[in-house]
Amino acid sequence: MVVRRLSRRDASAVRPSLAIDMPASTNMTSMPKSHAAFARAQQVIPGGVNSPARAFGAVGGEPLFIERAEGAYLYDVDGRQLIDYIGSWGPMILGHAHPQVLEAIRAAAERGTSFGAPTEAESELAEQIVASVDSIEKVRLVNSGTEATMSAIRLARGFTGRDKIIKFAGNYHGHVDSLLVAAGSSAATLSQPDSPGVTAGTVADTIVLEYNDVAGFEAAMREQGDALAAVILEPVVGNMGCVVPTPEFLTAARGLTEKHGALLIFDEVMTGFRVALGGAQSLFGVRPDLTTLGKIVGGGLPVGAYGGRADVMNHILPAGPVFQAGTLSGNPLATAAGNATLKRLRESPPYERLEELGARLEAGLREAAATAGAPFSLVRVGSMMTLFFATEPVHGWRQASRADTAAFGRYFWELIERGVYMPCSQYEALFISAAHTFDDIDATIRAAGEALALVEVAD
Ligand code: KE4
Repeated sequence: MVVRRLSRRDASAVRPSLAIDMPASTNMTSMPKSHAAFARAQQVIPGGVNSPARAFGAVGGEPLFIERAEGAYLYDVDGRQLIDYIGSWGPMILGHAHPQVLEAIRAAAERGTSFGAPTEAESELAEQIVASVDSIEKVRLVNSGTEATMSAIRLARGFTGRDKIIKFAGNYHGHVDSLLVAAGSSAATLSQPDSPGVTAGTVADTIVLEYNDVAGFEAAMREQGDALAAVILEPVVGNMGCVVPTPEFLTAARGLTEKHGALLIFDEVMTGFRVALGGAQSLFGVRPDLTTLGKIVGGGLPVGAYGGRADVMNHILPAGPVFQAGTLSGNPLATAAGNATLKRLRESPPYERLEELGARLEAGLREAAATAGAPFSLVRVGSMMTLFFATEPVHGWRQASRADTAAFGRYFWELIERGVYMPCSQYEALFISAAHTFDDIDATIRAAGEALALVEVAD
């Protein structure tokens, strides 16, 4: 019998009222303006949010409404200052409201906001991406990570003339129909639709495997490799919490796709410009055929991108036959923010400092969890990391899905109480920005020590 697990995205979506033992003082009376703002939003926006990740469904309670942000801090509508570890789910690597980024947006806005015609700013952003990510010879700008992965899959299918794709449980590639599928058993399986509205036909060609399971991957490729258009994976996973690939897994991904004539797509929407200027692929020395980008590449404005081998990218209309288009792709304001961000990252790379900040936070969280006697597993790559409330090391969705999400929810709210804003799900990574200070990190460690001492973790 195939055990059908809800994917992480659907699990949080169907469990909006997870019963979390929240600190009494974090009830709605302590957040009157957020509470009122949420009630207002729910009248006209489904669930009161424009993305389920913000709905606090995984931690219980109601979301905080944010009034403004600056540097490493968020300021909610009730006047609370919070040390921010979401960073807009990754984009804000320079910190919020960075002066150079704001100035670039202002200057662009004064020249008009959108022309529906090509601009040199788009070429500049494409040149910066090509100069930063070695495997990208040509790149197309779109408006989101979802558009980037959707387009990359279509391109791979158009380029190879094949239909099947492989993805991995716990990897999230945006809300593309063909990639919104249940995480099946570890063996290769044809998946069932995971979200209503995604038809069986749409996912009939999607195969879901277990991340880091080389044997299962090899078996699937023996069976299906010659019918495969592409394998898509997060080269460091952020979407089941932070999970790192084994060298054998990435080597297998590259070797098996080459052997069977399929394309290897690295979804670096989260890791691109985050874990290194050249993305995770530059850390592991594995060269994919296509890479998808988002988040940081837009500096907080809507930019996604997909790029890679020129011979593949030249199949995209109007250079080739594969269709992809977008009214606001390469928008002047978004490319201004993206250009300013990448320019700053390339001229003053923050990665050594982010590594120091990340290492300090990791050490502090490990010590705090050990002192509290909480079973945990912590995974970090540079300035992204996850503290799993798990009694075993987390190598893939099989272990991640066994984490104690209720304990995480209590931890989350105890930290909010202490002015620290962590990602509102066990299945997300936290992000440190270049604007965080060692004082911020030390304050976070103190808050985590107090929070962990209060959290009961299921064995
Ligand atoms: P967007 O369509 O949200 O820009 O990107 C989709 C996407 C694609 N690939 C990866 C590896 C991603 O992490 C994402 C989006 N990440 C989530 C947070 N883990 C976005 C938050 C949200 O959905 O609101």
